[in-house]
Amino acid sequence: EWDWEGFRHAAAAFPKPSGIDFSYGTAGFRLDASLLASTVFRAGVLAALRSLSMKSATGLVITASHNPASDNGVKLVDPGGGMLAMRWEPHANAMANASDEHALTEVVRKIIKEESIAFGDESCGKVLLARDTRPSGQILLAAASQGVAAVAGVAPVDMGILTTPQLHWMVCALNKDQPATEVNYYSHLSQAFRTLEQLRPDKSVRRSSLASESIIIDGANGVGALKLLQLQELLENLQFEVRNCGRAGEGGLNDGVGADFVQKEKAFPRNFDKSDALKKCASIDGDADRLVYFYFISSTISSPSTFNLLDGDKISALFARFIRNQLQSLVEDVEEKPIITTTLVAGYGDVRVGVVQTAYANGASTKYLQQELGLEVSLTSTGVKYLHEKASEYDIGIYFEANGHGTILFREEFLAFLRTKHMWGKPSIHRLLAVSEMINQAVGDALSGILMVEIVLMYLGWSIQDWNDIYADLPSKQLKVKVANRAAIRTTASETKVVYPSELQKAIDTEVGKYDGGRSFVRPSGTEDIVRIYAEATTQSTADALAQAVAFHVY
Ligand code: NG1
Ligand code: ZN
Repeated sequence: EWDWEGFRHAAAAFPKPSGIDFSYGTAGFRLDASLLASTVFRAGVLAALRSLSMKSATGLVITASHNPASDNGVKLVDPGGGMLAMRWEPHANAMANASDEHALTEVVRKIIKEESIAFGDESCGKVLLARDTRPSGQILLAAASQGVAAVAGVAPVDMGILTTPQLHWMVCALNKDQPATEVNYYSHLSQAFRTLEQLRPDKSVRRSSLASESIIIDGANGVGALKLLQLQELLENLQFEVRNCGRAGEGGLNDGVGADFVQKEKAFPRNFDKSDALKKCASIDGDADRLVYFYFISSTISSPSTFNLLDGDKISALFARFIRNQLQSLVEDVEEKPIITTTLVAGYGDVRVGVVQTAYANGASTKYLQQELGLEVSLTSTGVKYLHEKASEYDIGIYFEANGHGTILFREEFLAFLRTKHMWGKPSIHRLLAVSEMINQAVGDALSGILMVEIVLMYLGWSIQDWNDIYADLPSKQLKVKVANRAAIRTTASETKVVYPSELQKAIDTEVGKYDGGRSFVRPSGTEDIVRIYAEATTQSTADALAQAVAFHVY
């Protein structure tokens, strides 16, 4: 049985700071690192309880992603490799906010009862722990580890410094009885990459000049940079240079670098400049679960210089195009079919492909997916957990947030079907299977994302400019507004309309009506104490004006 006395004793070593209301948001708990020890210990306890309840391994990662280096955070990983089931988030909040070890013990007893968690000789749980490169990581990981160990019958396993997606991948692998090691992760990704290289449609086609050039990757001075260098050793035919690796003189974590910076500022990260004009560049975030590409064109006599961002929407469009092409050649080797919302595959039935976006997706990307590719697009609330859930409803579900977090999900039955059809001898079957191995289906992963982008560009013989030209982003503007109570604004599930206060939506509609091709919505942030305003229009100045006008109604 459980040693409650020992548990209280362990918990007492991590007192909760007073006056803070912890909330497990879209990205777990995230805060100044000095305030996190109690929350991380308790998250360790919760990860252990979740492991016992699911009779499988779970995970816990210490990271604050793209936030400043002085912040840190903790996210839990469910047995399948995805994020903690939303149903358990209230447990996380109740535990984090328990005033002392006695209150915490009561909360834990209640969870054990509610979730019918059994203890006994046969109960043996496991929690994989990892952290990013933040200075506070080691101490916090130790706190998490003690939290796990405080639960009878559960063992913490310290996996060391990893990217968030690596830990997700390992939890998933372990529960499938595969080796949950970093070596296995790299070999898995690189083998699938090689398979896809070999299955290239026409190897004699020369890639356009830019496509053959190497990539320069901004590593955000974080954990992903180190891991990219390790992955590179296994990839003979993919050249990349990693900058902002966190080496002396390169600058600090997320400090003017990283995918969040590049996406929000539409500007060069540190250690990139005009001398990189026309080069294919990519940027990952501080825990390597986000990816964006970019390139710069210098001014000429006839045109000004441009900084071109290829965000999550454009990555999603590129992946969707590839998937659609492979499915088409599965059905028909020659004929181009315009619409494949569902594709009838003999012996399987309708293969449902869907792309999942949020309201922040650029309108031009949605139009491209629907009209050019003929694909089904659905909208969910902001937050990867919502997109992931929706994407899992398809045989192949592609999801991305505009900020660069996303992946491709394959339904297991569909993959099983493809495996039985190997003898059809169609390369597209092998390609789809290889993509399902290379892409990290547990969660968005910048490393597997880079491999996928590079494979698709290679297949198409495209430069980054060719890719960028598939559609032109509509000019957009984002603003944030501080209000007294952001929870006073409530929206529909897709977040495109305000339901309360209803006058606000009427005012937004009126403003939008003034601008040709305008679109605008507001929603309370899930991670910051602000309301976000988004506006799109046909020119940058009208998008800015629309955002300002809408912001005025939010105050
Ligand atoms: P909020 O603060 O709820 O808008 C932000 C991002 C999300 C997601 C989360 C988690 C925007 C507009 N929102 O959420 O996409 O990444 O943070 O980190 O970028
Ligand atoms: Zn991240």
